[in-house]
Amino acid sequence: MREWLSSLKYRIYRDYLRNPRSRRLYEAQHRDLGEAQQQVVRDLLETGIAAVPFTSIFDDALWQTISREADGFAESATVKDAVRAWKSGDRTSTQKGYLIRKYPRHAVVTSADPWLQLALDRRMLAIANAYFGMLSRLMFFDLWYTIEDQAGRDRRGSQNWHRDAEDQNILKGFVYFTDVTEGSGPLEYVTHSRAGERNCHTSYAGISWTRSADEFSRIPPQDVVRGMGPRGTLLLCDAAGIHRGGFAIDGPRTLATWGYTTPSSLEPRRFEVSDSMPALDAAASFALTC
Ligand SMILES: O=C(O)CCC(=O)C(=O)O
Repeated sequence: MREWLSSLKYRIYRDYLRNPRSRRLYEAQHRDLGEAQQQVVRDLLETGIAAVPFTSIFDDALWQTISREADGFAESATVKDAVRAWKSGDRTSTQKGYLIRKYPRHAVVTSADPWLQLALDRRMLAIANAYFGMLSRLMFFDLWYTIEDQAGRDRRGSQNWHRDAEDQNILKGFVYFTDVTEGSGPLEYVTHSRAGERNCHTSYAGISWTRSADEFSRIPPQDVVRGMGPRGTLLLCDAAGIHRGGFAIDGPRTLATWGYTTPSSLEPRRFEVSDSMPALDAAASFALTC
């Protein structure tokens, strides 16, 4: 019964209330995308995934700031202690013990947080909003260190094929701070696997996907894209499509990640800002408060 009510509420928000309003607000805005941003949006709309050098969209000064932050995290005592714990078997009982996150599930950050600022950056939101065709909502942001594992170990959690379920479309960003090779846990993505596309054999019910039992065993290998790339790669994908990642066996992986949904998502925002934000443009203000 609760599932059914959520599904109804989601569809009302998506089809009649929140998303149509957001689409109207977006259409009334001035939209100015550079060539690299337009190419990213085209690739996302066509296949569900896009990758470009970070500095083809953002400036080098921003790259210097965030890569310093990310390298500091990778070298921090938090990461070192967690890697030690994983290797001695202490984190293996948790489903995603191989993943060290900077933030808890519900993060409290200040307005100066670099990962919040990146996710609200106008160049990034311009891509997200053009992809959705409406003003989007920022759901979360984080910094991850994926621990190098042994090749023989079974895949766990999101190392297995899955769809994210917070919305029918979810745009996730990933910035690599290490070279991500075939063996260091690249995100793998099944193109054309969003709702209604040829590799989708299920439908979205508001807070979950109605699984067709064999969906993940029907993946055509030619439609799987491996998101490998050097340090400095920006990868974007619609994580409601089929994907997996983080099975790192050749070396660890450090990345920043963040995600946007449409305003109809029933998933609560996973962070709060503890002080007042400086003046924001309309897209950032909507992403933070809708
Ligand atoms: O690359 C990974 O670690 C998996 C990421 C993933 O499944 C997700 O962000 O939804």
